[in-house]
Amino acid sequence: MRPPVIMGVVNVTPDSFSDGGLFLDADAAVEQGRRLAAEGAAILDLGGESTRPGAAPVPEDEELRRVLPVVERLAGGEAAHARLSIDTTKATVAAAALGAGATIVNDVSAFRFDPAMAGLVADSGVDCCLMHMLGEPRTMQEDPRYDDVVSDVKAFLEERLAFAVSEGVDEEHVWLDPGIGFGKTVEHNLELLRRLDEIVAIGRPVAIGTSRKSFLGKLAGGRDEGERLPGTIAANVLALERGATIFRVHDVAQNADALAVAAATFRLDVGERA
Ligand code: HH2
Repeated sequence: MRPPVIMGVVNVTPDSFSDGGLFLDADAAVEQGRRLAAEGAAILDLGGESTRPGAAPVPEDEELRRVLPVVERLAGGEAAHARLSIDTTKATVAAAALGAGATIVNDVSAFRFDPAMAGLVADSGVDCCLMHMLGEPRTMQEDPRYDDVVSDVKAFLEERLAFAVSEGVDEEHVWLDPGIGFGKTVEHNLELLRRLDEIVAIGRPVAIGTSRKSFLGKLAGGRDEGERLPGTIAANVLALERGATIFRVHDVAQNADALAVAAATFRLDVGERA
């Protein structure tokens, strides 16, 4: 078990499911990044394209226009010691962000959407997060089915890890993510959390993104996005207990406190803080 690392979400988008439009302006996004770093995020995950179910793709130049100024400013010292992660499936966007100071590529397509992505990560020597998604965001929630969701997701992540290594990515630089909410029913998400240790057994750090997701709202009697923090914390503490390492969250301060208590109970060192 590794100590928890908090990844704070900064969505520079008009349409993200829980905070769309709040941080579309570069000043607001930088301020949010600074705030999340001060609250204990060791990593800031910056994204310019929503991946919510049914989301429309964003052209490359628009995605760059949204995120690049934010990466530049946060890398220039405004984010204290937090590392910057670029949440994109496009190699050109990732390359520009890495050039501006990001050191992590978070690719929700796990190198499937852009053939240049694996080579870019290999050549740059940066860390990457490879996530499971069934299909693509536009259609992923249309009746998702698996033989066994945990075995299927595990096989996918093992295959993607092997692909990344075959493209020259150092295995030590790869994190894996089961993709909570990406082509999954409520029961699929719960099964993945319940048996997360099977994904952890692959041997790479596991990232988990439960924050404010719709299954939490459904389980709590129909809570809106802004009312899903208690559910997020419950899911994250369980994920920690089953071996997750990186926690991708919108509400950094509250998750950091909860995970610090849980980590101390499991006798883990206090996680990295920015
Ligand atoms: N979830 C979202 C986006 N990126 N990356 C990883 N590795 N894991 C996740 O679970 C994950 C992710 C969706 O959340 P959010 O960014 O808040 O919403 P949107 O995609 O609508 O911008």
